[in-house]
Amino acid sequence: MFRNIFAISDIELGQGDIFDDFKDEALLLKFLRKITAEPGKNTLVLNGDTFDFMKMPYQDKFTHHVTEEISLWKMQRIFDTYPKIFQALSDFLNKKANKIHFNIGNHDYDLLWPEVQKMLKKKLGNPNKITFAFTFDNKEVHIEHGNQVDYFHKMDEKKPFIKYRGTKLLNLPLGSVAVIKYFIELKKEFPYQERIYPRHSAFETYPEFKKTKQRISRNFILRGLLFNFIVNIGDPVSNVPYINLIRHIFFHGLEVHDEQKFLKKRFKNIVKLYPDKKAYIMGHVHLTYHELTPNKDHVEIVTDTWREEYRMTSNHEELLKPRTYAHIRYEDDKLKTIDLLNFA
Ligand SMILES: [Mn+2]
Repeated sequence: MFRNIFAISDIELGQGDIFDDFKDEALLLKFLRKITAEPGKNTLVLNGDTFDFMKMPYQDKFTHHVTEEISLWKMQRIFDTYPKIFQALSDFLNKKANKIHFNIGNHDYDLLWPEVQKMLKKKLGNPNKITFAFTFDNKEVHIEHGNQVDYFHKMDEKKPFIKYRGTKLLNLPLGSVAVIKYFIELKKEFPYQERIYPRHSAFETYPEFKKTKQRISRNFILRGLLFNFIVNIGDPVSNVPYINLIRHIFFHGLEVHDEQKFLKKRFKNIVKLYPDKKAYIMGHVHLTYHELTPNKDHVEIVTDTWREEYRMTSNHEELLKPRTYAHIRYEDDKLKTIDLLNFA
């Protein structure tokens, strides 16, 4: 008997506007059809940021006060934009033993709303074979998006919602509020440049992009951090956890672009929380990473994004990044292989 777990991350489906960075529908459909044809009991783990609720305007405006109604509206917009993808996910679930698990990432905290989960289950059918959580675990494998070990994007799992002026809102972390209130402007002005990594190469090639980024960053630091307590009096969603922030800067400095530097530490934290697995898999940082630990007791994997993103080479060439997925294969309930693969 075969059993497979497939994990992909950071698809970021939006509503087809300039903020929507997902482009290659044909390739994602091809992937979903391939795993649907795979024999055995198969689980697809959509490892966070499957949907880009965060960078999606609600009726042409951005708000960090996200009600369940707003999230439901956005979910419907995503359904209407990508009907074939939801059909393909539904076809995958229609095979008897298949399951889909949604890990919640920082672009899709909206999936925490019970009615949004219900709506998505209804859309895909087979509601008993669909689950939502921050992590996916079995005996050998731990999969999580990576937001919960990222200081700026971490959601308070004990308090995912807050009440403000009688309305229940998503308790978004600092990183989401910063994007929605400040950095979304950068995306609006430089939708293409924002999809080029590493960031410092994009800044070198497009000086206007860099200038705008610096201007927005200064504004965010001044208004969103330093004087936030005056600028946003009484707004609980804009609260800055100052003590944690100072501690974070003390330990890690102000570096926020070089994700590779953070990865080892983040995996260490995850291994501590979920010990003794054979594989730890993350997404979130939009890069490919595959490491066997020195004592060979487990592998650490990061799957790259499925949105359209470019890697800038040292000679300033912009190359479309490959789409990657993790594949864990069991035979007669024995773990056989753990792979990080390109899909083309
Ligand atoms: Mn993310």
